Amino acid sequence: MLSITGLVATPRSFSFADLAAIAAEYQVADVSRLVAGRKGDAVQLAGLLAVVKPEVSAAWLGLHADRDDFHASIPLAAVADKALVIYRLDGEPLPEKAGGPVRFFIPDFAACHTHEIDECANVKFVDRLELTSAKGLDNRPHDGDAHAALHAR
Ligand SMILES: Nc1nc2c(c(=O)[nH]1)N[C@H]1C(S)=C(S)[C@@H](COP(=O)(O)O)O[C@H]1N2
Ligand SMILES: [Mo]
Repeated sequence: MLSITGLVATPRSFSFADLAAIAAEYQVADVSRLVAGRKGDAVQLAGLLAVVKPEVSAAWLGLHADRDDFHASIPLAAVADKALVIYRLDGEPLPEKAGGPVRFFIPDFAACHTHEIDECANVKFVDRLELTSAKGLDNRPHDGDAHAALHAR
């Protein structure tokens, strides 16, 4: 359901059960408590990174959604301690209409203070996280027109 590849000691993939089995200290029940209107239960990115162990050279985090060919690449340090992966709603895998089965989510993207990180980086249907040393594939919309075109799809 979600694989983690690139500059990590142990690349692997996580099923729904694997995500639910991540240590309780990394589980975040009901993200609506953090951001009004958002739904579901999440696991902290930090909990996934603790499992795969990024190399010291890993500086960028690639967020890949093959389903609609949407990709973002953001500085890892800015989100390593705050990003979430939403994966469950009412005990079931997060539905597609909510961006599931897995959605990347940065609760307070403005606090990251980098133009690389915005709400467009809240990648839906994310199926692979890729750690790289340099910025990777990123086809997020860059201007108002591109953004409007994407949202009209
Ligand atoms: N897979 C995928 N994720 C995506 C997008 C997309 O087109 N495909 N759009 C992004 C953009 S541009 C924005 S602004 C947010 C919108 O998410 P929301 O509708 O849940 O607010 O999702 C982001 N995640
Ligand atoms: Mo966006």
